[in-house]
Amino acid sequence: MTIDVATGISRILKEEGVGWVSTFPVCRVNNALGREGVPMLMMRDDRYAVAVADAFSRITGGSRIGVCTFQGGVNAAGMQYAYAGMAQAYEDGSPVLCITDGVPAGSSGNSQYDVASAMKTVSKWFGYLDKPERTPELMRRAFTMLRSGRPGPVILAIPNATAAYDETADPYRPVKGWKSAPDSADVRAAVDELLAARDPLIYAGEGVIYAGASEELKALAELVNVPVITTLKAKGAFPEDHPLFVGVRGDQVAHYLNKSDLILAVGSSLSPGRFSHAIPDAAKKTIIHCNVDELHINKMYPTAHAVIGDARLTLQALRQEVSDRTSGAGRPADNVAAEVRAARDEALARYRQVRASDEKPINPYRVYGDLMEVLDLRNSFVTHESGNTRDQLSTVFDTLIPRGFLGWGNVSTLGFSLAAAIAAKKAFPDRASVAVTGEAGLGYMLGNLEVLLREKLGVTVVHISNGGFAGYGPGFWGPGHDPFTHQVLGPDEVDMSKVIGALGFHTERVSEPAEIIPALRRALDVNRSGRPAYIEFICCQYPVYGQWVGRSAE
Ligand SMILES: Cc1ncc(C[n+]2csc(CCOP(=O)(O)OP(=O)(O)O)c2C)c(N)n1
Ligand SMILES: [Mg+2]
Repeated sequence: MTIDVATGISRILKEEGVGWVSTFPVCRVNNALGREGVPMLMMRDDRYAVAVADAFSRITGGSRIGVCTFQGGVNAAGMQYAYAGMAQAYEDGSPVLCITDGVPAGSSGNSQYDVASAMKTVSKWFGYLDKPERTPELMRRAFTMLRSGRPGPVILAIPNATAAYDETADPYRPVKGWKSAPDSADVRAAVDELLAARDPLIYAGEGVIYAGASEELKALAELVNVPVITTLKAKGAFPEDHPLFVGVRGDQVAHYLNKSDLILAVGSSLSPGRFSHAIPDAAKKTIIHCNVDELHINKMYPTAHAVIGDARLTLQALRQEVSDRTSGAGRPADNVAAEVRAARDEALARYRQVRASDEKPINPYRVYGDLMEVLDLRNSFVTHESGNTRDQLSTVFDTLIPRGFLGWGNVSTLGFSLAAAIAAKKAFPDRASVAVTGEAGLGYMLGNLEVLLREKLGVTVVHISNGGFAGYGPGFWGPGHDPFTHQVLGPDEVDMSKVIGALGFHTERVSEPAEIIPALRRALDVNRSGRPAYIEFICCQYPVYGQWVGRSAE
């Protein structure tokens, strides 16, 4: 049976269990997707088309792959705009499939922008479908790259979507994805060190979530009685009401990073970025680095022992080895948990205080505290924006289930929270989905708000409306970080609840602390019937939050 490439791709996506594709037109695969009955979530720009699919892959831990399409080819306006989304997905290691038009053979000199070399810098793998009969082969390869090893974006360029091939010549079978188990000698060496350490610390990264290894992480931590910190992107990989949970950032995390003599890193690159810790005195600590591949080993810090393999299989193997060595007893509990609690209590006291504040304008921590009260934290999704909402929520928001909160940002590209909240609604329609943003993130979102109305996506946007870029003006950073570029029209000049209300959102503007909870409840209520909500909380600028170790305020 002869079919065209676009139809072949659409059918293969269905075989791979892809339920929908996010897009911004035009892409020459889209009409076939429509004809083949693959629903398209049409965003209002190409960057959001990528970001929604990217976020879907993140939120599902790669168990369901997000797929997007956008314009490519000669003079690829869509692709140039989508580049920001792809770069972010690449930097954050998200397994998203991006399908675009390729430059047709013979046209490679027709534009200044070199598609192939640009795409190769932001992808784990870039495929160019240079012959129609290679459709099954390249799709197989794409899903292999998406489902195996270190996660990252895969980009497929289709130069001729109407070219025909025989669908029966190389029948497509869905790709399973493969995992590797660690070398038992490496596991033994790691456990030797772990059991000999005085103050070990588990440093959990997002690899734990992609491996679906939260249970295994908990089981190992409990057996060895070792405190746990998680990276921003792994927030929620370990239950944050657990007695061994230290935090993501803040004084208590600094205390444990400083005092540890051994770091057991699992599923983290350990690369200090703007939104992660440096390891203090790393050369004096024993670093055991468990990772899915060798890319991050002996990078930045000397690795004492590497354990290469899938995070779940690695954690299982470590636990088994500890259990065998200690007849199931593990490391003694001593008063590790009590010390963790004391350190957390002390570090979080200042936030607990402002969480209860009645001041006006509202303190942002009051909004976060009330949000935690209103939500069922085991059945909801919250994400932050770039800016203070990231810094503050990652300091205090209690995350009890994996992806109950999405932390993002090796690069934190403004506007991503809306894409994440949309993706969460698609992944878990019954969960409340909340994006918390400042004015900068909101500015990026505005054009895409129509999508929520059109698609009946019951998402709530919480706006911490403080009239400026709070971390940038005079304030926390002494005379100011960017004193010339931090002020925008604020709530006194512009009523965003009216602007967004005119679109059709349920909107409210809240300046009374006592009104926060009722307003949030009303928003979540309208969300249940598929109507999006926007709540503007008139807040003070309060750039106070937990720091990253080894990084000056940037
Ligand atoms: C695409 C992009 N450009 C620039 C930045 C740098 N940046 C980070 S936060 C921010 C301003 C945040 O201000 P606002 O949204 O008002 O949040 P607040 O800190 O006041 O809560 C800027 C410009 C970024 N993160 N992403
Ligand atoms: Mg602001």
